[in-house]
Amino acid sequence: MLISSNHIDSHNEDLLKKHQNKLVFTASEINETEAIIQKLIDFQIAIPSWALGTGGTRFGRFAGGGEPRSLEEKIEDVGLLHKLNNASGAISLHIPWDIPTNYGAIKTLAGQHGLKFDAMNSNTFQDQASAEHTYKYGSLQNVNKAVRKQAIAHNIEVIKHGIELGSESLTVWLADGSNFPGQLNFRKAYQNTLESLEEIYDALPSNWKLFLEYKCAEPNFYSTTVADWGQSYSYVKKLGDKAQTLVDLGHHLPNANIEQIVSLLLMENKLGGFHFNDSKYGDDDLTAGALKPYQLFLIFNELVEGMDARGMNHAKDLGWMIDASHNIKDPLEDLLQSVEAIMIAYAQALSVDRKALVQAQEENDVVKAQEILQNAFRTDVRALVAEARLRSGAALNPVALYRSIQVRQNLIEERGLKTMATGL
Ligand SMILES: [Mn+2]
Repeated sequence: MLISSNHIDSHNEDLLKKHQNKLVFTASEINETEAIIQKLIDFQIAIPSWALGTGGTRFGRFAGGGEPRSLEEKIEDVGLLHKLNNASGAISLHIPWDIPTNYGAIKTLAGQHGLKFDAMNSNTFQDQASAEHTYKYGSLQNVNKAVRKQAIAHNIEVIKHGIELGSESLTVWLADGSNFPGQLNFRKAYQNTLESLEEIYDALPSNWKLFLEYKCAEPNFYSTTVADWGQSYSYVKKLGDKAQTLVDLGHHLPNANIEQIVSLLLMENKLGGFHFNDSKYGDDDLTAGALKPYQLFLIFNELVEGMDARGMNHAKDLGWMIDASHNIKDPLEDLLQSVEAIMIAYAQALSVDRKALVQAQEENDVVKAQEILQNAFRTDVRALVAEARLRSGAALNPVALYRSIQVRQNLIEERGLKTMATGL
């Protein structure tokens, strides 16, 4: 299915008057709205190929119908999102689930939808049918050198696919760890992992980055070999300038101060990218901002402050991606909601009165500092986010338009009810 510009224009016409009234009010509340709107227009959030199908738990999976059956259909789905919000201009592929049969045709198709290829993702957390060795006891950390070699070769193959597509980064997330005390020698596991990562790092082209993601638990429940930001930092520091840490919001122990982690990684020039989601208990993969929008704002507040301190380009100098896959929503509606929540948090962070905040901090005026942050958080910036979409030819209300033109029903008619996204 393709969404036409006529669909968008008539949708926007219906909502325009109300939107303009809101925008006038917002501009009276916030300074420099034009600069904020321009930054919002430039900001793009990559969509991972695995978020386009209904996720599941180990207890079951309830497919919603019309899910993409191929890499081509995944690209088409991200194209639909990008047409609706003009803020999802990249797709992140997962190998071996998304190996292209024809690079040129895939690049052309992505180009037709205005999409780039974001970070490539390797997979050493499950065994493939063709694999000689099992990852049951880990991949890059494995005590068996032949297993490590297989995992290294896979990562290098992923880089090669990425080069063909014009991607410029590899995200390594390892399920490696142990389930029981005594199972692993922690130092040997670390050393094996480091040596394996060094071989992968050596295969990176000069313009590429390697993002090392951490996760506190799952699928291992006693130890994880890259469990937190400190462990990731320790690896990427040794690897070199092209290696950086990737922060996934759902991968922390409860109550971790993620905004502080982000601030310090940025300071050390070791923050590479971000995976957005939300969670209540663990890696719940809930919609970004669904539960803790204030935390999301505080994280963006540190991102904006830290990136500005280093003179970084907000849109280009970090990898921004959603990483969520859950059980009951239409995945495309959910992704529209996630992007909206991220844009709102970003706009709120851009509207913080930085000068006043610095002054309050210098004077130890704790009350004033809190007032400044909460004022930014509590000011409704949705009209700025909508205006950014309007100016870039997207929909004022993407979810409403998605529903009114019955995108999901159309996809079910095209693809069938009992489809399953590859990889899930
Ligand atoms: Mn992730």
